[in-house]
Parts: sequence; C-alpha cells; structure tokens
Amino acid sequence: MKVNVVKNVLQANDIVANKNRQTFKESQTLAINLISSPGSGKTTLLEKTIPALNPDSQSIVIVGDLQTTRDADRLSDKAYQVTQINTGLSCHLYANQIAESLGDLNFKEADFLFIENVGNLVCPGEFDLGENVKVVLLSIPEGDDKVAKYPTIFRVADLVLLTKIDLIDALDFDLQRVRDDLSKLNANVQLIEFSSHTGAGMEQWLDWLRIKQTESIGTQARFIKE
Ligand SMILES: Nc1nc2c(ncn2[C@@H]2O[C@H](COP(=O)(O)OP(=O)(O)OP(=O)(O)O)[C@@H](O)[C@H]2O)c(=O)[nH]1
Ligand SMILES: [Mg+2]
Repeated sequence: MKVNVVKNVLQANDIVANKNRQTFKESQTLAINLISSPGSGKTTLLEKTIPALNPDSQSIVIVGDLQTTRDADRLSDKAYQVTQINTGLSCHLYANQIAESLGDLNFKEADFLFIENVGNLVCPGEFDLGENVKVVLLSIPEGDDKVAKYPTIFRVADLVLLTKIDLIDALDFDLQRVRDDLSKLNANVQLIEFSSHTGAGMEQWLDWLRIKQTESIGTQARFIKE
C-alpha cells in the first residue's frame, strides 16, 4: 500500500491547528504568526511592539528556534509570558507544539499571542498553527527579488512588513518591484514600510493590529494606545 506521509503529517497538523483556533477564539486572544527569513527583525519588532501596546493588555510570546533561548531571553522583560521552543532539526513550528506550550501559559488572560516562527520563508507556510493572521516580514537587505522567488508564503500573508526600511538608501532595492510582485500573488495584501530602529510604520502596524483584533475577536480594540 502506498502511504502519502507528507499529506498525513499536514492533515494531522491541521486537526490540531483547528483546535488551537477554537481555543484562541474562546479566550479572545489574537494569535499572530510572524514568519520571515532569519534575521529579518522579528524579535526586534516584538521588543518594540509589546511596550507600545496598552499596559492593560497582556501579550504572550512563543518563539521557535532550532537552538538557544536567546530570543526568549530578549523578550522576557517585555512580554507577560514567553516560551521558547527549540525545534532541533525542524525548520518550522507545528500546531501541536503550540498546543503543548499553551498548557504552560496563562493564555486565557492574554490579549495577544505572538508566535515567532523559525526563521525561514518556506516551511512555516505549509504548517497552519491555528493563528488568526500570518504576518510576513521581508527586510531590505534580503533583496527586492524575494517575493517572486518565495511566492507560497507571500500568497497567504495577511500583512507584509517591509522591515529595515531605514537601510533602503544604502542598498540597491527596488520598492516598486516588490509591490508589483506582491500584487500579482496577493492582490489585497497590505504592505507596511517599517523600521524598528526609526519607528517608521509603527503607527500603521499598531492600527492594523487594532483592526484585526476587532475583526477576529469581535471586541473593541481597547488594548492599543490611541
Ligand atoms: N537597520 C535595522 N536593523 C534592524 C531592524 N530591525 C532589526 N534589525 C537588526 O537585525 C538583526 C536581526 O534582528 P532580529 O530581530 O534578531 O531578527 P529575527 O528575525 O528575530 O532573527 P531570527 O530569530 O534569527 O530569525 C539585529 O542586529 C537587529 O538589530 C531595523 O528596523 N533596521
Ligand atoms: Mg528572532
């Protein structure tokens, strides 16, 4: 008998992802899956974003990396709770790793769950974690050809953050090329030009979170500073 292992793994993952989605809905937690190449600025984004949220809100973070607790250490004094998952050889997080982590977190009190996926533009796109939204970061130093070369993840992105925009003048980067490639793959996706260093795009990003929270959770966006 021929067994399609890959398909089975994906189906099993989807079942757990759907349970996670239901869990987030019940606890009114907006779950955000952050996906990018290594070093595009995911942890730095969280270091800046979490303190910019209303102090009454609770943010928890689950970080996926092959090794080390470095990212969790960076975020430990920013977030309400942080869990680091070391995936070893795996280039992405699985839904069951999120489900298991939730058991150790007071996620029912959390308004935001930020999931920093393993740095990779390929594998994380295949594995649903049950998140409400997928945010893909593309940084200026990676080059303006990446949207067309890694279309899968950009096709399913709910938002693209073009990070390290402060470096655009130093590098040969064609912004219009990125916008054109993106519009062919994902006509309605929003792109925010962003810099964690200068604060460019921060207000737009917080606005976007506010809108998604209202759409996904159905409550007033009371957690973000006006
Ligand atoms: N110039 C500039 N550098 C940035 C910006 N954001 C992050 N960086 C730098 O980029 C490097 C990587 O940032 P991280 O936030 O660790 O990237 P990451 O995506 O979390 O990396 P991995 O977890 O390893 O995938 C660090 O040296 C940051 O200081 C930015 O807006 N502008
Ligand atoms: Mg990181």
